[in-house]
Amino acid sequence: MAAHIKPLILHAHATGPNPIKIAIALEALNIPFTVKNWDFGDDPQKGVKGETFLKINENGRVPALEDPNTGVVSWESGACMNYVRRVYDNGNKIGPSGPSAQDLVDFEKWEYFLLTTLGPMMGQVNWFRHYHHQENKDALERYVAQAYRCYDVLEKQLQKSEGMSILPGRITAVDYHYEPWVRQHEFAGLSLEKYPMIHKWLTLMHTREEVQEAYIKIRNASKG
Ligand SMILES: N[C@@H](CCC(=O)N[C@@H](CS)C(=O)NCC(=O)O)C(=O)O
Repeated sequence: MAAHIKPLILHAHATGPNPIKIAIALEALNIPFTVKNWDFGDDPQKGVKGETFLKINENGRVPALEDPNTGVVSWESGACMNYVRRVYDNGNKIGPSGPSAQDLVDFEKWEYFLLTTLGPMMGQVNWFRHYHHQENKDALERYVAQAYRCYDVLEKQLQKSEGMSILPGRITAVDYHYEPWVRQHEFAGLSLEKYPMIHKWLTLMHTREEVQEAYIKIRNASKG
């Protein structure tokens, strides 16, 4: 199939976690793609808040995904992931692990938990630990506690598969959503000491070819 597909264009950032999820999914499905990395900032040519990129994503954030095969442009990692699954995962390699209504809901609830809760909480931890213009201990403590609360929930879920995958049965796009965020735990100053299942799962994810290839592609990408 891949031979007939024109490469998709993934708009990304060298270290931001959200675009990496999409790169991992495209690798898993063997879909050709090129990566353009953008800076965080408003440089008109290179920045995610600059006029060039805002024509692709008016929200000024990565990922954005352009598909020259269909003309479709998507942004928000959840929308990009679901586009990729709908159009390119006909064999359901990375979608819900079973066909029942409960399987579909399980997939979506864990996907949304990352998109609405774990990811944003970790994002705020990073913000108040590294980037806020002045120290704000209360805010940092609040978001660290929230991030650990999410880790508690994830740890319990991973116990069901002995740390093999977030949805018991096999690795899915849900794991791809979580990997780049959980991988950043050290940067966020969060410890996995009390989370043996998360640690095991993350170690396993690091060994997977689609994950390794995605990081290589993002690291070696040209600037937008
Ligand atoms: N909810 C969005 C968030 C996208 C997002 O926050 N991307 C970050 C990089 S991981 C970004 O572009 N930040 C640039 C900025 O905030 O200016 C998603 O899941 O895609």
